[in-house]
Amino acid sequence: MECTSINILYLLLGSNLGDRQAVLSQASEEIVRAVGTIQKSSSLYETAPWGVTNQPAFLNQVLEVRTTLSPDAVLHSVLEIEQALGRVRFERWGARVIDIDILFFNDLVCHEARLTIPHPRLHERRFTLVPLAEIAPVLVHPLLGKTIQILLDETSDITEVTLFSLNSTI
Ligand code: A4P
Ligand code: MG
Repeated sequence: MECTSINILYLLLGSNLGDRQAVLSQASEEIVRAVGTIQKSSSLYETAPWGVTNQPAFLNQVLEVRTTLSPDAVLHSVLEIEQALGRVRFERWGARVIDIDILFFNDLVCHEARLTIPHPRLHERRFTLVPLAEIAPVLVHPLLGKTIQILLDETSDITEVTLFSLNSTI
């Protein structure tokens, strides 16, 4: 008998160059092909740039994905998808065609430079918390011990996040 464990993964997609909406939709297609099944996808949000602020506005979206891959294999796939969609790294926090961050992998806690899970800055960013709270408000952050909704209510970030395109697949 073969036993496979199913993992629940949350990914943040971000784009602020090119046809942002088309890029996010291509990224979702590639994720289905290479990583697993998309269980939930948030609406698209237009978000003011966080960190390096003199760059175009982002579109951000969060996906809940079921996968049998390991965290390392997910990271590998995600980096390949970024490459395939034309990501060029100019500067940290700078403009990009596509960025895919791993937010959570089950309730795993992992601190390596190559892969840190949960994503270390997710609770400091409305551009992550708003779409995440739309699809997973009661998910508990394994290190902070608080739900996503509470982290959103408590964050000091004031970056502007507005609904861009409603998603009805929740
Ligand atoms: N890495 C480690 N942990 C992870 C993880 N959980 N998920 C490593 C994904 N990658 C992880 O990432 C550098 C390396 O981080 C990867 O090769 C991987 O091994 P990167 O994407 O090349 O670098 P980056 O994105 O420029 O830097 P960083 O610190 O990851 O930035 P963030 O945190 O991704 O922020 N403003 C708005 N409104 N919306 C955005 O989406 N995004 C950023 C980037 C800044 N401002 C933004 C947005
Ligand atoms: Mg990144």
